Amino acid sequence: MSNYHIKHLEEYFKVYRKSIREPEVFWEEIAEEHFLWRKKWDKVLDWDFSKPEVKWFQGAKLNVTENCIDRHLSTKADKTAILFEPNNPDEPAEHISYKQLSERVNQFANVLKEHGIKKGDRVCIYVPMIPELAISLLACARIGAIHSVVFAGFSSTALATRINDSDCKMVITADGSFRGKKSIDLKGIVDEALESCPGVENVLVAKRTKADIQMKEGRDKWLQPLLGNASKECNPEIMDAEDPLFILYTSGSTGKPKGMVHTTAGYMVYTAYTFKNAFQYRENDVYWCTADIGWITGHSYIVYGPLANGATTVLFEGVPSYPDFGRFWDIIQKHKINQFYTAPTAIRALAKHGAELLDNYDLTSLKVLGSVGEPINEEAWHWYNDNVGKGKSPIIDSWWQTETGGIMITPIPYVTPTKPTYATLPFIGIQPAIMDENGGELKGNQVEGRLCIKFPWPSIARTIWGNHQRYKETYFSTYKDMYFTGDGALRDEVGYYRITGRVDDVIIVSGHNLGTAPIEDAINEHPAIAESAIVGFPHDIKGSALYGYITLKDSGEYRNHDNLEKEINQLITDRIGPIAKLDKIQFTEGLPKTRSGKIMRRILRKIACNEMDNLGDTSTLLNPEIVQRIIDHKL
Ligand code: 6R9
Repeated sequence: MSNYHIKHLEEYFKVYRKSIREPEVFWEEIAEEHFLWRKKWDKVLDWDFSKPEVKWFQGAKLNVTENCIDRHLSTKADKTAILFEPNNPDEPAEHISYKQLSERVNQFANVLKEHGIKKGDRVCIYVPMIPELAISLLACARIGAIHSVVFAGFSSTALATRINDSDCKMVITADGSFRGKKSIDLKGIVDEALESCPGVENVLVAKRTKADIQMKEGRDKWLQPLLGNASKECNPEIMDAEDPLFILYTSGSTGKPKGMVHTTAGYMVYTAYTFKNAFQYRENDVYWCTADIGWITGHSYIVYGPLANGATTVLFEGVPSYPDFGRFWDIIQKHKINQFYTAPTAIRALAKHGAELLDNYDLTSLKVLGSVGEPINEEAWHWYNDNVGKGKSPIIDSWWQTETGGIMITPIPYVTPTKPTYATLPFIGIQPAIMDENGGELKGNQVEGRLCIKFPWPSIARTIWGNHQRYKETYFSTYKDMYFTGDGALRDEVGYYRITGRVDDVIIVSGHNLGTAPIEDAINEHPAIAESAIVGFPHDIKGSALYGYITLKDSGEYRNHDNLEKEINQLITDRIGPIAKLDKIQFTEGLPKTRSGKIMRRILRKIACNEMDNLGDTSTLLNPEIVQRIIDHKL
């Protein structure tokens, strides 16, 4: 019996050791016992990081949707697969059982086929967080079409770039989307994008907001009537293990987004296995990840990982602030959520509104809390632990990337003792390395450097769509025979990992390497401060000096900025040392953020360096208007 479910620390170490010593034997056992294969593999792993080329389960035949849906039907037909919680709390939640999911995916798959979509075709999905979004991914997977989900908050220009980069034949969208009090005209954005996308033949439009929209004759069709007429049976396309399952774009250090390609078998095996263990999912648990399916977190841990385990996964349409800042807690109470997975940016935003709000809700169902997307600062970690988890639900600070497909470094809840701001130990099968700047590996504990991975894991992205050379240069050229993550990390005295932030955020001040994350952590401890972002700017004597952009909490106290500046620098001096003191502090009402909530330090850095005419594309930001305001008030 393979170790599909890790239950205590000793077992973790035992299984981890096996996964490193005999990776092929280990993953073969997992794959063999827990998934449905139409044909088994000829070879478990073939790899060469110098090309780079990675192939898992070569020769195997399968369909991911048979694993995520069909095989559960004999035992779980009536179990809720997707629990849809609408934006408006007065609209009833929708429980979609595995049987209903099967029928709806098959109907959708048949509609795709009727519109000429075949194995290998690319389909762009630009749909808000409604059930049709998850169903459209699965419908593509059913017939072997490659989905490319674009977050339905991106601009028409960003959408068009992504549609054209992978030559999508079809776009699936909705009339509009609800987000809090607002509704957004999605179809209008698609129409604008398609003016520069000649390859798109059809647009399928789901009805959600009932907004009055334009439908282009011959190109655009309402989805629901087509689904209603389609058969509920659809034979799955039998795929090769290494056939692409999807493309997902991620931003790079240059402007052009990278279309990361994930393939079929390895991605399925790894997301399923990590889901089971990183969340300690048990039968009948209700699991909720607040990410949008437009990001990798939603792909792997709302759709594929949970469904491959026959889980109940919540899909929430709305925002944490609507109808008020208690919405997350309301949903946890209402659906008795057992595992809750969110991002530090959301935790900080909620913390800003006080912990008192939580007293009105029963959160006793919670067993596991998760964090992902950026380093979680110490203050947010404690707030989450004390107020949401009441000190009883372990926080899994899970580090991973679009490129890694699944969780890479994380505590296993109730197994790995947690430590604030530490992602702790590598997941089973993951071999991290910390490298110095000259290409040498820093062995042993208490070292800090750049995070690489030495050995392939099943869900590593295989290439960048249409640009294998860029894939090689970005990830496999900095260090020989290693996957370079672009992140900095330290390994402490017991071997726990802490992610210190992107290495492009390391600033060298008077010859000292300073990570932005620890400085921001120190600043954020100040009771008046909501968020901060540190960047470097040129300095005559020090080489680089530190520029801090700081937002204050709502409370209205601390209007005296002079004192506040002194207190901030005192905190930094106390926590890190005088070397990390800020030369300039700019108070601002917001920080430019990506749609997934990451602070865009690149833009802040350029402003600090007076490179205002070279800011790049700011249209894909969550709050593009803040950029001008920061420039206007620059010191
Ligand atoms: C899953 C996801 C990847 C980058 C990654 C790192 C940062 C993600 C983190 C974390 C510290 C964590 N990141 N999780 N940093 N601690 N727990 O977010 O993918 O959007 O591709 O971002 O996010 O810098 O390199 P993606």
